Amino acid sequence: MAAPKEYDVARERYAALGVDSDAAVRSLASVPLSLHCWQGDDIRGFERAQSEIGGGLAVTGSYPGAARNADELRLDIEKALSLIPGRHRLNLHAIYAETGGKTVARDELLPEHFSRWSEWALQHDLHGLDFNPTFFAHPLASDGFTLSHLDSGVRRFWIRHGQACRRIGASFGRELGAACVTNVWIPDGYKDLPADRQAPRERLAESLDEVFRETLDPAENIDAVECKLFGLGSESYVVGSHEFYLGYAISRGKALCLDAGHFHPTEGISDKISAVLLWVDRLLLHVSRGVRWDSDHVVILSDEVREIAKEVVRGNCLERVHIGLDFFDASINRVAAWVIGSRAVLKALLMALLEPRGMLTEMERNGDFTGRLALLEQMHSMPSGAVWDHWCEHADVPRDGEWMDEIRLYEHAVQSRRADQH
Ligand code: RNT
Ligand code: ZN
Repeated sequence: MAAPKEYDVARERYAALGVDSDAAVRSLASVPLSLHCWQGDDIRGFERAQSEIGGGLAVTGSYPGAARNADELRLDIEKALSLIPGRHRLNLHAIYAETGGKTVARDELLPEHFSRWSEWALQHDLHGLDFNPTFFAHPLASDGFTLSHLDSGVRRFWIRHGQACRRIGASFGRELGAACVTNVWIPDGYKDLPADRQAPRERLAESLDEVFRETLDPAENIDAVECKLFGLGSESYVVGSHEFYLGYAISRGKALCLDAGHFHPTEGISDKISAVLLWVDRLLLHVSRGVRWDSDHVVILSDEVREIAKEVVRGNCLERVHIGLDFFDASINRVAAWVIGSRAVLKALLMALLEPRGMLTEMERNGDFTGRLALLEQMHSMPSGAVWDHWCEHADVPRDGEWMDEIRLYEHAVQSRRADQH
């Protein structure tokens, strides 16, 4: 237990820069992340008739031990949560419904099909549940169009699905006493050059208005919409582009979801946060890591993740920004993937909370850009690791370097016994 001493040194070092590290840890403790359930089973879900995942989503890797059913998935999430400091949320997709062996069409899903999830979330004292209608992996999405489909019957099916999902979201909000963010992402788009970019967007706007027609209590359900630049099979045109959803969210009072992998490879979402928050009340972040494209690699403590965290902290907008994770890697231990990604985001937030904001803004106002750059560089080698370890101990989770042993034990005792995958 060398940590308290190390922490004392770190506290002094930060105090010398005018930073209260105890306060930083207290703030970090109050930030819930929304862990995405789909990392645990490669976005398969539990529907009986499983379609190709489609929608331009691709999960690669064949690491053994994926969860095969809801109980296994919950067990894996419990394991992951036990290795992540703080109190967090779980983000579900409609395909994770538990229908007791019955086939329930997506437009007929009800809160009761998720009651085991909400009971489990209460029992494990989760901060809340978030939700997503699933507009992919379905025969009626096989041609790549859903809410903007030319066929009004197909559109209506997906509209009903969206409506059903908002009610499920509201039931989560009610049952858990914390608003559920229900996020709409659709895959609609063309592989090759369209002749008409306008009409599908008009149809999408109309369909979304139908999805959101019912007024729900914002204390129970918060609607979000997620844009994308391109997908596999929708390289030339995506109906729900950034401009489309930015306009939609502003005009309809919806939350905007920014996924870190949904822009040009060098275009970060960090810079968008302060701009967009002038016009929308709430943001949902999908923290992800694209490698050369929207590949959804496991999140690491990258420059961009650190910039995202800084922007949320600097803007004092932790209340208005919901931080979700969105990645899926089947080439490494899936529970470890959650732990690595979540701990990386929390560390980035801690580093942002430990920033000498006062000194930096003062330098900036005085035109001392040399000093500003020097101080920003200095922050890279400050002892944030000691503060992190201190927080992990306080939160009763293993420190860095200590949790992989638990993963190996769990893999051996639980995951490796899941012989036949799916
Ligand atoms: C797809 C979007 C979307 C999905 C999840 C599974 O490009 O990022 O958020 O990853 O809904
Ligand atoms: Zn996303």
